[in-house]
Amino acid sequence: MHLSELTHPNQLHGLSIQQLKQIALQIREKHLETVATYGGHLGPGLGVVELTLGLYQTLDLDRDKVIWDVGHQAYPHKLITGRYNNFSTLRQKSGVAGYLKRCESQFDHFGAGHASTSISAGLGMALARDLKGEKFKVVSVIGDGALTGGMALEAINHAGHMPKTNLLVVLNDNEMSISPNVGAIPRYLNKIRLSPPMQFLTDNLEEQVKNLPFVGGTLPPEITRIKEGMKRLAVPKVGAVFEELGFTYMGPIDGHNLEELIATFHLAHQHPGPVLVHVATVKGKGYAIAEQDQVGYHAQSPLQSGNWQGHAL
Ligand SMILES: Cc1ncc(C[n+]2csc(CCOP(=O)(O)OP(=O)(O)O)c2C)c(N)n1
Repeated sequence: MHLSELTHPNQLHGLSIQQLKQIALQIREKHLETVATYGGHLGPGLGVVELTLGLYQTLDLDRDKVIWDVGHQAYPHKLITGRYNNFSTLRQKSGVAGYLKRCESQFDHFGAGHASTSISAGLGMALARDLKGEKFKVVSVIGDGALTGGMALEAINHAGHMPKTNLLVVLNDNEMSISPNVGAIPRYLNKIRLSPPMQFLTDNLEEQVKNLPFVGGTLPPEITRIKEGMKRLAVPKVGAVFEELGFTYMGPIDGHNLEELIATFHLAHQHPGPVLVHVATVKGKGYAIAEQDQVGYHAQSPLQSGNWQGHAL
């Protein structure tokens, strides 16, 4: 399937990882070509291509609602929700808006521009859903920069107080606001990212034990028990602050690995209450010069030549 044939995000259902990777490549090409010609936000959108595809494959977008914070990273979302054909009108008079716009698409549930609004908006929709006895998923996607804003913290305070309200927060952590993200929250996120995921520690233990000459390929039950015990001991340390605030924390996961994203989102949807999936992404992913100069390529004016090619994807 070519990106131009993807007019409804539910068409992503059933696509293989290989097909999703092809769509990801085509999104990046269209994104780069359009911003090179007309200007716009570059790095933020390039960083969430896999996050968007992986998330949308696990949702029914005729019912479920995704709320993007700020909206400057939502070009991939726009390209798979029916705006591919007129994407060359981006940010021009009467053209496709540079942010989300409710009157532009049934898939734009909240128009922002302001940072730090998505959890608050998502929680409001989730609470209204429950009051009306409706059933659909609500997902707020927020950047680590926007997470430092007061309104986001206010919403976390509220969501953590509502253990029966299903709400998924996807934290798109690329370590950048417009410039490098600074302060106590980014320092904490950095600490989480640097701590080896518990799965890795325990899997590694399993491998090491299996390699012992007297153990061989099968793991004795005592070792399996120790491994499970270690997991229980260590899990609260990863994402403990979010857990203490009432969220189930999952992550950190690789935001460019579609298999990992899809598996984690499926798991997150099964958990009741507020859940936070921590996704580590690279701003500008796939366009070498934007990955290297993340501040300069947050947003771009049109290039004189409109030509971004020659830089490896
Ligand atoms: C209330 C408010 N303050 C500041 C801004 C300027 N601003 C635009 S995007 C952004 C944060 C970008 O960082 P992040 O949320 O991590 O998203 P990323 O660009 O890294 O994907 C900020 C502070 C804004 N849009 N709204």
